[in-house]
Parts: sequence; C-alpha cells; structure tokens
Amino acid sequence: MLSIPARRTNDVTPSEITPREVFERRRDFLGTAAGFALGTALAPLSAALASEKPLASIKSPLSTPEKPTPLKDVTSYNNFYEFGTDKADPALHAHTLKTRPWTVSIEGLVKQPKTFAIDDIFRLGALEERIYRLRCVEGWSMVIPWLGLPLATLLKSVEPLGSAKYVEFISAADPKTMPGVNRSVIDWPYLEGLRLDEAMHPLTLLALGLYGEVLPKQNGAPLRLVVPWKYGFKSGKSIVKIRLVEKQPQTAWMKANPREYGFYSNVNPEVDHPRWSQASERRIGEFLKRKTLPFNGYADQVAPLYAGMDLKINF
Ligand SMILES: Nc1nc2c(c(=O)[nH]1)N[C@H]1C(S)=C(S)[C@@H](COP(=O)(O)O)O[C@H]1N2
Ligand SMILES: [Mo]
Repeated sequence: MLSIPARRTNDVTPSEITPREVFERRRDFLGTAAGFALGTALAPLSAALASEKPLASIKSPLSTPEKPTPLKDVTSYNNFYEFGTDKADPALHAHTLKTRPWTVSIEGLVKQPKTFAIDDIFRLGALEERIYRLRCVEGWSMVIPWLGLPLATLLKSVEPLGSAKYVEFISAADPKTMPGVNRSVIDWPYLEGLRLDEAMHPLTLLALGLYGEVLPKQNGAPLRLVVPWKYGFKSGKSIVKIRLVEKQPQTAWMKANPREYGFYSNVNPEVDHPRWSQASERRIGEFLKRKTLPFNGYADQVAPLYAGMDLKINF
C-alpha cells in the first residue's frame, strides 16, 4: 500500500501590518469586539468572507524567513486521504467538499462547551500570516504562508477544566462529499491528538487560509490544524469537533499502525521511521536533499515541553 503514511508571541506593531487601512479597521474591530457576543455581524469582515476576497492579516514574527513553496505545489501535492491516497487526488477531487455551512464543536472537559459557526471563528481575532515549514513523515517538506489564529484563542474561549490533559481533533467524514471515506484505508473519521500544553503553545495554529486566501479545499478547508514541529499528519484537516479529555486519545495513524506512528510524532532526525530514515528531507521544488532539523527547526521554542522524556520511546 501506500506507504500509508501506512507511511515570542504576537507583539505586533502597526508597521508589520499590510495594508495599513486594514489594520486600522481591524483595530477598531478589536477595540469594540470585547463588548459584543460572538456572532455579532461585522459588515466589512462579513463582506470579505462572503466574497472570499483576499484575507487581511498581520505578519507574525514567528515566521521562518525561508522562501515559500510555490502556491501551485502547495495546492497540487497533498495528503488528504478522504479524497484518495495519491498526492494528486485531493486537488482533483476535493471540489465536492462543502465548507458552508460548517460548525466546529468544542466539548469535553471544558466549562463552556460551544459550537462555533465557521464564520464566527474568523471573528475571534485578527488573522496572522505565519510562514511555517510543513514536514511530512514521508520525507518531503514545504514552506507555507498560512493564515490563522493561535489554537489557544479558541481553547481559552471554552475554559478548559483542570482535569483536561489532552485534546482530540476529529475531522469530517462525510461519505457523500468525501469519496475516500467509502474505502477503509484508515478507520474514519481521521483523528488526531495533542497534549493540552502542546495545543496551547503559541506556535500551534488554527489555519483558515494560506497565501492570502481562504484555505483551498485540498489543504483542509475550512479549518485545519498546523503544528509546525511535528510531522504533517499531526495537522488534521477539515476539523468538525475538538474534545478535551483526561487520557491520551487514540489517533487515526496509531490505530492503523502503532509500531510506526506514535502519539507525539515530533520531527526527529534521530528516530527513524521503522522503514526509512528521517535524517533528511526533500523540499518540494528543490533537487538536493537537506538535513532535517530536530523539532523541524522549532527546538528553541518547543524542546522544553519534552524535558525529561525519552523521545525514542515517546516517538
Ligand atoms: N483529515 C485529514 N487530515 C490530514 C491528512 C489526511 O489524510 N486527512 N493528512 C495529513 C498529512 S499526512 C499531511 S503531510 C498533511 C498535508 O497537508 P497539506 O496537504 O496541506 O500539505 O495533512 C495532514 N492532515
Ligand atoms: Mo504526511
């Protein structure tokens, strides 16, 4: 088979914003938003969403200075098994995905369980552009200008209880619009999980767009996770439910092949996949391979999360 993959925070200043008038408008919005309940209509933003105009964003200091992978590659070389297992399948088949109406419910060990309509998630805060690497367990990588919000913004809004230790992410699995779900490649729905501190980490992004536009369907519209220090599969696409739990959740890949895919799946050049090395990677669009960096280059920010853990056992 398929080698399935069987196989500093937001201290932003006005000068980092493009364009300026968008910032001014956004700041007005942020200034008044606190006084409104979520769901209050905000004319300029709603209009932008309805017409899917380019999304305004704040440039994040958390971005890598590396050159982004061309949009064409970002949208035509994908893993999204709900639309087939070939890299070309998502771009060919994901047009059937219906991204409106779409809701995301957050439940489990929280004080305020909520169901958000997708457009209300866009209103939780100003979108940030975060240029992050995405490193697939298969040995390729890309650099993608994502647009999104820290996942922590969403999680804080439901007030996690002290007993919540892990977060489970459940992707959509609609056999009518996602043809791959009719085949038992994995046990649907696609499930992912993070420890609560990983989920709350400022690098963990809830992506709503890329390259200045709403997410293309093949990249996990209308919202997907981006966890830049972990292998790509930890970044679940087209999420419909987020559940805070006490015990480490099962994930789709652990269920499919626990020997090959662990819960943590941090990018680690020193721990090989049982069937291939993880020491190097091919950046899509480049010819020569490059060395894979521990935690995909984000060790300074995230290595402390794993202090004292044996990462060969907790792979
Ligand atoms: N729901 C869902 N999410 C998923 C996958 C999938 O098959 N289904 N594939 C994962 C894998 S293996 C990778 S490498 C990334 C690829 O994201 P991209 O296509 O935007 O590059 O999505 C991840 N998220
Ligand atoms: Mo992947």
